[in-house]
Formats: sequence, C-alpha cells, structure tokens
Amino acid sequence: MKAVYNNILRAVSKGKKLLAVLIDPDKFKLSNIKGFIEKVNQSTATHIFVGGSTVDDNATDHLVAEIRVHTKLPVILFPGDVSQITEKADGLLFLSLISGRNPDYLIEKQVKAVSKLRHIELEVIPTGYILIENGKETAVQRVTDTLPVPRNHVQKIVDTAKAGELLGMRLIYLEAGSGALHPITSEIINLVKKELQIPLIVGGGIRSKKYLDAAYKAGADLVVIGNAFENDESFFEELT
Ligand code: 1GP
Repeated sequence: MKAVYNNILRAVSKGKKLLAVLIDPDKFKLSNIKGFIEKVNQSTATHIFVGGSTVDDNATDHLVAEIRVHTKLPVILFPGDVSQITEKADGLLFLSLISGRNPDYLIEKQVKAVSKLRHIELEVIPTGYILIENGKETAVQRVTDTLPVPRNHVQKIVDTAKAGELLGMRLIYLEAGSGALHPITSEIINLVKKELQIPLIVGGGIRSKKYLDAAYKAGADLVVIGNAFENDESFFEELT
C-alpha cells in the first residue's frame, strides 16, 4: 500500500494545496494532545507530521498512538533519528540530507533504520531534504553538523533538488529550519518547482497566512508549520 504518497500525488495533480502541522514530541505533553488535535481537525490541515531533532526514546511512539486516537488525518514521521520510527504512523519521510556533506545523514542513519523497517509495515517515502540558510543557526544544522546552502546560491539549491529527483527521491523538502527568521523565498520555491516532476514540500519560519499563501503561489505543494501553531493556537483560525 502506498496510500499516503498516492494521495499526495492525487492532490497535487488536482492543484490542491496541502498543509502539515508539525508536532515535536519533545515540546508536547501527551495530556495536551487531545485539545491540540481537535483544533487541527477543525482547521485546513491535511496532514500531521511528527518529529524533532532531539527526542527521547519511545516519546514518538506514545505520541503517535495518542494522536491517532483523536484524528483521521494521515500521521507521517519526519524523524530526526532512527529511534523516532514507529509503525503506529501511516508513513515515514525517509530523509536524506542532500544539502549536507555528512555521510551519517546521507546514508548511515538510513542503513541503521533498515533493521527496524524490515519488521514493520510502514509506508516509506524517499525524501530529499535540503537545508537552506535563514539568518540564524538551526537545530538541524547543529545536530547534523552540516552547513545549509546559502540563500543566494539559488542555482545550487535548484541543482540539489534536481539531483535528488534524479536519484529517485519521491519528494523534495526545502527546509529553512524550525523558527527560521526568513522562510524559503518565493524565488527559490518557484525555480525549484519548475525543475521537478515530484511534489515539493516547504517549511521553516512560516508564521502568517501571508507567508503560507506566498509559498503556495510560488509552487509549494505541501507546507509544513510547527512553531506558529505551538506558540499560538489561534493561528489555526487565521487560516480558515
Ligand atoms: C521545521 O519545517 C519545519 O522542520 C517547520 O518549521 O516550526 O518554523 O514552522 P516551523
């Protein structure tokens, strides 16, 4: 079954824009999940992503189980580490940090994940993950010990995304980083989108409807928002 990816493809082919709410297991108490997910259900969100750069073992498993009790939206893992893989989710973004040059995040972690994936039923979606500089150091940069691509190296960003597609990745994720000062620019989104046949995810620092609409208009198929919902749940209503 490839339901998660096929549903994304179907939505993109119809020109429907997708929105993922990112939940970081490190920042959410299990007891707050029910109320938060009720807001997600009433919003325009189409997906729930779960993941973080540093998460305690088992926290993701428990959190995903609790989320599933309260929603029918697809729950997709966006893991910072192998320990965050759980079969309770609907799918897994199998990330390769193709903007970086750290072999651990290009292939080593993926090899380590296989012994876990072999025994569980989880839709695995190969995803090229591209970190772009946003004005401040991000957790991804720190944890992965890689440099983001400078924002003004637009051709390099476009070529990196295309290389990911040519390597067989099924999604490209342009990441400015959690709480980014500058979200990914419309110019970058637009030029990357023009090169790709596969769906484009954009995230990091999107904290207003204006930013969200700009990302969609430039060509993002799916936008990921974490901090803006965490910091102020009334943001859900702003989007409706
Ligand atoms: C981070 O792209 C996501 O990995 C979302 O970022 O928390 O800034 O919305 P924000």
